[in-house]
Amino acid sequence: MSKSYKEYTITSDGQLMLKKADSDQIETVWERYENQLPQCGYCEMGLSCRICNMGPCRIDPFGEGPQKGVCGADADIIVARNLGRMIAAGAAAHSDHGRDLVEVLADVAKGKAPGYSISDPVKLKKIAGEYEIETDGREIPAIAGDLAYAMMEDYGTRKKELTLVKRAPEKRREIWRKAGIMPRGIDRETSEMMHRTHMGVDNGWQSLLLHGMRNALSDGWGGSLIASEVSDILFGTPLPCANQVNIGVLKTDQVNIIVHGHNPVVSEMIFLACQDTDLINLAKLKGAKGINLAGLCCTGNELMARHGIPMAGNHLMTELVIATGAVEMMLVDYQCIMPSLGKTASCYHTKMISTSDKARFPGMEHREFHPENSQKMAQELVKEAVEQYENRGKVYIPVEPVQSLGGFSVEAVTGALGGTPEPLIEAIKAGKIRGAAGIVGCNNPKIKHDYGHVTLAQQLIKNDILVVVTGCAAIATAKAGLNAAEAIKYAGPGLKEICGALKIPPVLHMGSCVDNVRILILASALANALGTDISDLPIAGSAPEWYSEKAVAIATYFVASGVYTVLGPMPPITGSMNVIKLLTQGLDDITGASFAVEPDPEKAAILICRHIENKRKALGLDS
Ligand code: XCC
Repeated sequence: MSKSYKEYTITSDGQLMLKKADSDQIETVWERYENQLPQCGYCEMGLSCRICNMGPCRIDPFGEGPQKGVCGADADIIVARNLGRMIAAGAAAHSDHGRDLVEVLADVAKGKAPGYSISDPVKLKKIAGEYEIETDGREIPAIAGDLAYAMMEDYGTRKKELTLVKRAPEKRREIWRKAGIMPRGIDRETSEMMHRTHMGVDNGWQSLLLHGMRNALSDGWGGSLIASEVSDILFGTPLPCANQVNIGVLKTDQVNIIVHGHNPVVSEMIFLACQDTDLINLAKLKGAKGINLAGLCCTGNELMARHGIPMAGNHLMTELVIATGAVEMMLVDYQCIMPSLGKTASCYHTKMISTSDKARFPGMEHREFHPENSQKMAQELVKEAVEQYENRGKVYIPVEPVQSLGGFSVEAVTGALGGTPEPLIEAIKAGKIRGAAGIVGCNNPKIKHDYGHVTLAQQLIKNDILVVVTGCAAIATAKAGLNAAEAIKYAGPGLKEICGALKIPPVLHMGSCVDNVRILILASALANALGTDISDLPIAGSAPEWYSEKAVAIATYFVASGVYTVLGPMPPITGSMNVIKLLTQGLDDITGASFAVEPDPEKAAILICRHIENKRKALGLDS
């Protein structure tokens, strides 16, 4: 690596593990990033097109070389098409994850998914009601079956509006109808995006971007929302619970099992198997004190939120966790799993297991989980992990874990407020809390690991802005100690007073990537209580270290829902001034919100504070 370890990550476990990886000659994501530099300028600007086989084409940004692709598409069309396909891929990933959960729900209803159950029947009935399913006097499995069927309809069949958009304020829905971006079907909008971006279909960069909004909304108010809600129905709605974070959660004297990926369908079964007394006894027989399950990335967030399972790290830590030599088994499902992990694990005793029928990885053993075999498969795999303990070599776990609090679902937040959003609204009206901001999304080697998330969160809470976090951002702030009740000492006086009284941290961990919808639902509840629209609220969103197409879909559905959103890394759109202008200004007239890009988190904090103060003024809160 070309620089000192401190230049790559602000975390002490990251720095120490990078040194260890270096001495073990383990290649990391940072090295591969440096090997790619300089990255292709055309691609960075969104000006290269590989969509059809008359190409590949590229547009010369200096105006000297070709200004049109072979088909005749100019810079605006190419940039918009590329961005559209990023949104489609992100929406597809979240929504397909949601579909997998709906299939489990359907199997639970039929009694064909041993080990899975309906953990939150109250929520099941509530959501069934939203789908106009009769619940009175009916058995739980019957309701679950009908709900699964009705949700599947949201994916495919012909509707004018998705069912759960009803949760958005009426004003917001009117905006979507007027702009022609009301999502009609989850799969439909993604499929239509692929169609529109085929050569010779939609060549209006504006109409492409508008459909991008609709496609993203089909994720935020469709696929992701279904994923989040069905996870609650099956595995329980999160409530605040204490947990520990960073690489120090691995144990030198226990069998360490890591779950990595996104869908709780696999990790929940592994969690249950890790409680099995026979398996724990077997671990003891092998000389370990027990079985220690820890998470990475979003499936880790799901387990942390519901069961307080410790979290070993976020996206850029996934290779380094293996380099501790302390992991007996890592099980992955899908999304954000680096294809390099199998190779990394081959240098240690770590067994790598892929579990999803749609995600294979080099150097991993494939053991497919399906609702009907999950329970048995989880038992077998945990047993194999326990047996692997004997093969462990030297381990290196260089830090102590940090305490944090997770599990702030919308129900938990309103619960902490005494049952209604009223106290939060009062605190905002009184100016003690100036507003709220979401910090979400990934890590990206283009930004110093965790620096964007942590700095932005620190700046915002100092300015009395309540912060909600999800995904890898939530893990970053947790590692920095900001998700603990004691972190109120870093907050401004007003936020400190309110959080202190409610005994909540100033940075609330709301869950995984699909749980970003919880933020939308909370924002809708605030808007409805104030009789206004989401875009009028003193709130903002940000993704300071985003990398994935899913993050593009998330940011787009936030803006389309009326939330001003600041991105850290620049998306590949700088090849078109027209696209940039529409996304950063023009959208204000359509959705009442727009994007900004600011890689420096201190400056991003200023943008967000300014936006929040402007919204307060417009609402007449400080007059
Ligand atoms: Fe992946 Fe969800 Fe991004 Fe983390 S934050 S790198 S998408 S794990 Ni959602």
